[in-house]
Amino acid sequence: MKTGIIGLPQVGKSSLFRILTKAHLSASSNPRDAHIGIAKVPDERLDKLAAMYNPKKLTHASVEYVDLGAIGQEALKESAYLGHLRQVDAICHVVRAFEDDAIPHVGPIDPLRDIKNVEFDLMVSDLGQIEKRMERVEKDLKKMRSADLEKEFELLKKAKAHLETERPLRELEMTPEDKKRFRGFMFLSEKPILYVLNISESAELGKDLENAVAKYSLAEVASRPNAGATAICGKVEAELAEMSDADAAEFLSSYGLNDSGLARLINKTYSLLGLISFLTAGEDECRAWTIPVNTRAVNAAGAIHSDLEKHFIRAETIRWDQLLEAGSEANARAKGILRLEGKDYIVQDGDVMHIRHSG
Ligand SMILES: Nc1nc2c(ncn2[C@@H]2O[C@H](COP(=O)(O)OP(=O)(O)OP(=O)(O)O)[C@@H](O)[C@H]2O)c(=O)[nH]1
Ligand SMILES: [Mg+2]
Repeated sequence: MKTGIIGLPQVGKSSLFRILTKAHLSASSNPRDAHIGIAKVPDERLDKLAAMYNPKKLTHASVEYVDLGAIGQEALKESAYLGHLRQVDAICHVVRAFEDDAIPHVGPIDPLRDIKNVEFDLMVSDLGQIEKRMERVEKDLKKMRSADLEKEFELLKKAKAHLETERPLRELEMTPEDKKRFRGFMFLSEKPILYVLNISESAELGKDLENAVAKYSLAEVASRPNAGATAICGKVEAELAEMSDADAAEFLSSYGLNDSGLARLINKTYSLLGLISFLTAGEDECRAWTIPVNTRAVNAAGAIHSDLEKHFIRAETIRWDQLLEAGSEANARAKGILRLEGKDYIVQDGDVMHIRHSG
């Protein structure tokens, strides 16, 4: 699962990318991969379990970010840019809200305008692709009838009409069958999107971050299907990234913050991608495993190892906070709060699981 960082020129995309992925970029990494990086998903639940188990190894979930460079109509005509953007599963659109006369921006600071302009470019690109495909399908249908192609044509027509009302494809209602039909096109305006306001530093940054979405009138666009908004202060985050944990905590509280905007951003990306974590806990390792929402226990086991999926018997399951409260797995079992779940159990975010298997 990859998330592409896009935005107009000089809004802070690369700065955000660097602070998101800093700890995991080695100097020796292949320069061709230099714009792909991994960010650790902060998880307080996992940290608390680790404090209880004191494991040899602690493994957080991760998300992958790609720094795609400045977007615009020209960039969207370049096949390399377009190719990279099509490959991502979700988009982080960095929007400039910070004031700094030294850094140029097209016109005055206006996040909503920038969001609409970029959205428009994404939709124009999709529309072009749809029109081209419709011509092709029409030609083929003249040669030979095909129920499948007819269905595709109808769907393309519906998507075209939707785009022509200036609404992105992520707001188009589609059946699972439609979605499958569209998968191969990798439409840009279909991807879930998180608007990231990059705001100025200020004495009351905690409050300013909280109020930013409302202040810049993004509440409406953020409440649309498959969209969200959050704010960060790139400048402060860059300073935080250089600090030890203790210094960072002190620094945060001096700004009236209790967590970094970065942590919130990563968590929002994760849920935008439709992902949740289940946990495994023990003295060897405490670990978060990534699965899509609505995953059955047997498939979740497969996230750990394919053998566990094949030879799945049952999953001993408990919510992370219940386990923490019980103090140990043995206590939880004695108290009867350790559940035995079967293959079809739908795994919940924050479940701690122990997979019993016959392999
Ligand atoms: N004042 C201020 N400057 C920032 C902030 N974030 C980034 N900058 C500055 O803005 C300039 C551009 O930052 P980048 O992170 O390179 O922006 P970008 O979006 O990757 O730029 P392009 O890739 O060239 O489109 C740099 O000089 C940064 O130091 C911020 O939050 N506040
Ligand atoms: Mg850049």
